[in-house]
Amino acid sequence: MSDAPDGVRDLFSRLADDRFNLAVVGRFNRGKTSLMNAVLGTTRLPTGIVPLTSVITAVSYGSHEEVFIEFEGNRLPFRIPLERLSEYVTQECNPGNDKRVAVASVRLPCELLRRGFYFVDTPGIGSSIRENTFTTERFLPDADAFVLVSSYDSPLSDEETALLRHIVPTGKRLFFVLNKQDIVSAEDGRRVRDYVRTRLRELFGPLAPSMYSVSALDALKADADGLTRADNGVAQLRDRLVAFLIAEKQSRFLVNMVDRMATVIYPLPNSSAAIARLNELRRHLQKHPDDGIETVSRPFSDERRISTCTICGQIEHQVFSFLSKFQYDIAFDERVRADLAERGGLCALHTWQYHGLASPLGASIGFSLVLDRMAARLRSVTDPLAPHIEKLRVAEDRCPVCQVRAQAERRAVVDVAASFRMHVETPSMPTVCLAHVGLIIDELKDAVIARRLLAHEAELYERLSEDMRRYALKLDGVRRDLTSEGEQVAATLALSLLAGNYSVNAARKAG
Ligand SMILES: Nc1nc2c(ncn2[C@@H]2O[C@H](COP(=O)(O)OP(=O)(O)OP(=O)(O)O)[C@@H](O)[C@H]2O)c(=O)[nH]1
Ligand SMILES: [Mg+2]
Ligand SMILES: [Zn+2]
Ligand SMILES: [Zn+2]
Repeated sequence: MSDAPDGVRDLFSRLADDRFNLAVVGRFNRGKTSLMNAVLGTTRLPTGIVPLTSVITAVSYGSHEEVFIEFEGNRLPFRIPLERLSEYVTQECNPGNDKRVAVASVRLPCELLRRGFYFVDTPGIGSSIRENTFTTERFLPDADAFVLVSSYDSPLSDEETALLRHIVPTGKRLFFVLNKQDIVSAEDGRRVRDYVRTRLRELFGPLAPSMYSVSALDALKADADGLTRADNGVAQLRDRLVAFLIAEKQSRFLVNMVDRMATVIYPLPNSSAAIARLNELRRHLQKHPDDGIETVSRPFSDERRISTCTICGQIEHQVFSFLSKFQYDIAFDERVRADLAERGGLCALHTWQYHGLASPLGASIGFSLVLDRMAARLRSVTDPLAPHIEKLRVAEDRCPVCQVRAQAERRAVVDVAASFRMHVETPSMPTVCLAHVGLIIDELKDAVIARRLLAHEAELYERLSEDMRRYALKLDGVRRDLTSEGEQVAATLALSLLAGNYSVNAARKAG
């Protein structure tokens, strides 16, 4: 794996240790760390009145207490006793994470943690310490499920609403907790809960997360006094978390993992088939949460890395980066949604590429306005026989992804043309598909180099053709075991050179 891209290595290490991150997030001083202590039945994680946690702290099961401090960059991790945890994870001792700790891994012998998950404490967002907010935002994509902690004093702040808008469209499970119920009277408490429930429904409709009212403080006091009082809400929350971990952890983990695989595979050459199968798998996992295990390794098996058109590859990469940001943006940014509705959506090709990436939830939130606008346009057609309808479809010139694609193509053509000018005598000339050979020649405006380029391409086609014939011959006889890998991929490579990569050129019109 040493030459694999970072994303792939990351993914494999995640698959290897079957990691599930349940992240506790929210504004500073809400009692996130206190609540984790209460849920775990411990007092070992440091809490405080001023903004406190400054480092991602991942708590998991261990037969005895220990802490590993892992750093950013190449510095080796080391072990410290739990008593010294606050020297590395608190604002006071490690302000804004000056010590560049990547994660503090805490092992605790708590029964709950035997479920095999990581209970992850994050620095509070929205305080004057910007670095803490960044630390948490950077961690969000790695979380598999969330406990969002708000509290009865100023519930559902702007930062928390923004966080919800970010998380809800991803379809990841979220538990919304109102902490510090001990500071309000029963009557005021009810009013706050009504307000929060209404507001959540306004914001997210049927996707509104379920709400839990707790007092971490009362729960910790009860623990200290050796009492089991249920009215602090923590026991109920713990039960729900356990039920979730048992029932949904595995399928949710696999769905998230499929999404991460798609992110890594998409920019690789010839990824369309693998992406399509990952989507199938994703849909299957969501329908049948229990039987994902045997199927999850399949998408890799028939996917081989071969070198196709450099330019197509660069375009795929750019389009993918754009789409992965876009799927979040349309899910929680009204302006992006409005703009998309105004355009009438994306072109056909990019609609399906978007669909391959987005969660069904994200797509429902992101595209409903497009449908409303389209309905209005259909109703306002005055002469139904005039050629209006064709114009309602989104063509390349109105599709924002097509614009990204065109720009990426332009840039890649200029770059590759420049490298042809430099490498024209060497065998390391980049490979380009037929569509892009034309664009490069236009850019080169040099008959001598253009002729060499064509000769280089011709040679490539001849070599491939030879491989394909050999492959067909061997398969025809009983000598299957003799086919080399180069021969096996020749056909795919050949077609992609003639037609360009599927996701780049499928919609392109000739000429
Ligand atoms: N009254 C009351 N106070 C609480 C409760 N839970 C936590 N606190 C107090 O709130 C303060 C902040 O608690 P922490 O657990 O450190 O809060 P946090 O959200 O982890 O804060 P950051 O790490 O800075 O983001 C502490 O003084 C706690 O004692 C609760 O249920 N009721
Ligand atoms: Mg904290
Ligand atoms: Zn190409
Ligand atoms: Zn498009």
